[in-house]
Amino acid sequence: MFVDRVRIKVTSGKGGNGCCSFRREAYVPLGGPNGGDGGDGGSVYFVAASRLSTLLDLRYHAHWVGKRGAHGQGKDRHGKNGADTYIEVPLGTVVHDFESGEILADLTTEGETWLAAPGGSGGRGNARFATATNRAPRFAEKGEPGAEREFLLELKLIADVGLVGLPNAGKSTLLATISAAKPKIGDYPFTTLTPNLGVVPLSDHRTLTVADIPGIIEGASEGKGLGHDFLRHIERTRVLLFLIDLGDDAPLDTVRILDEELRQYSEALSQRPRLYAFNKADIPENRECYQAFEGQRPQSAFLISAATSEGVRPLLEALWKMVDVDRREEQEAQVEIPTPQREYAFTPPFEVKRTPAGFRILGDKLRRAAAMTDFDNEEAVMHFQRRLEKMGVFKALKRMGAQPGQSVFIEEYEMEYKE
Ligand SMILES: Nc1nc2c(ncn2[C@@H]2O[C@H](COP(=O)(O)OP(=O)(O)OP(=O)(O)O)[C@@H](O)[C@H]2O)c(=O)[nH]1
Ligand SMILES: [Mg+2]
Repeated sequence: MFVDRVRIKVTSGKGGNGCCSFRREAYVPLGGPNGGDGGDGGSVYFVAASRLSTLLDLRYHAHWVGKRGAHGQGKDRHGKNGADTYIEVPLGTVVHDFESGEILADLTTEGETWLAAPGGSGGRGNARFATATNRAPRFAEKGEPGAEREFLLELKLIADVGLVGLPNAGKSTLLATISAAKPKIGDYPFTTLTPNLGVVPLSDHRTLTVADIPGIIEGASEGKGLGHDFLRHIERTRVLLFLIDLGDDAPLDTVRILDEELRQYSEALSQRPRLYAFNKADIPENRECYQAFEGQRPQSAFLISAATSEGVRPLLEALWKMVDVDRREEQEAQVEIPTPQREYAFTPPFEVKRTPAGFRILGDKLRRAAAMTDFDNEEAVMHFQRRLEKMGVFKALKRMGAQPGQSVFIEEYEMEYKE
């Protein structure tokens, strides 16, 4: 099965809690604080791996949870960081935000990684909160919860050459002849239902990747046959190879049909550089047919037999040349790309909203600080309030006319406003 779209949820590892402890030594009645920090939670990454060819594995593993950081311990022992998690995806995987559909990443080269969710920070131990005025803080921070995100992964094959042809033209046979791929071949239409990718070794450092897709028929744009939705798999190819069966009633009409269907699908794709290969030359009548329309053939036409590999070598060399030109152009184009001007938007550190029950304070930094606070610990709550004070939250509340006794919410935590 070929799976090319999958929804996936990722939760990074939670940070370990900071520790609250005090030195205990014989004959020393009041040791200082020595609670260590919690370890950071593991991040979750996507990584492109050429050994995969579909997103199938991810369909059965739809929620990934990162490793949590270990809690800090006494004697200033730092908790161990959670190991990062790498989710392998095939080359050509496009990562979309599930909600907005926005493209976030496009993983095209072996080993390319993208951070899907950063791990939560470890909480600080009480040793870190000792100050001149509070030498023995009796609280520590909790670990930061992991980040939770949802993505839509979409696989768009990346190949140098895309094969286009009617069913039975011999596309899969050609792929099997020129590469180590083993696509299904059959004497009936629509043998190929899902795309196949093959790597063609030409010489030393020269290789071509070729994508074999299902056959298109006249009217595919109206949904006939398998329709033409699968053509998106060759959207990212550099060159198209039209493969035509010389046994067709009128091979030149076949060219016209393919051309038209491609145009219906996408103008951009129909502009792609292309070559034509007329196949099944091992059958004598076919050779005669090819000779017969000599003057009417497209310019870049090749006579081949996918079955006996006659004429295949010159075809591959010609494909290579076109692919190479395209690669070079791309490289030159990349050099010229100017660095995009980033627009910086000012985001206030927090926002105060009036609600029927009192006030609600919103903001990432605050949410994080609240999540790391142990609200059962009076000192921890005081520490949290000092942070609010420093950030100017109380001033803002006062400006908005908060009265003593009114409720102030941060996430699910409720506090009472005091002067
Ligand atoms: N004689 C001869 N037969 C061929 C040649 N190439 C392919 N065939 C035969 O044509 C039939 C169709 O071949 P496939 O490779 O499955 O064709 P396809 O274009 O992949 O077809 P779909 O997957 O259905 O679109 C098979 O019976 C092949 O053996 C050739 O060069 N010569
Ligand atoms: Mg096929």
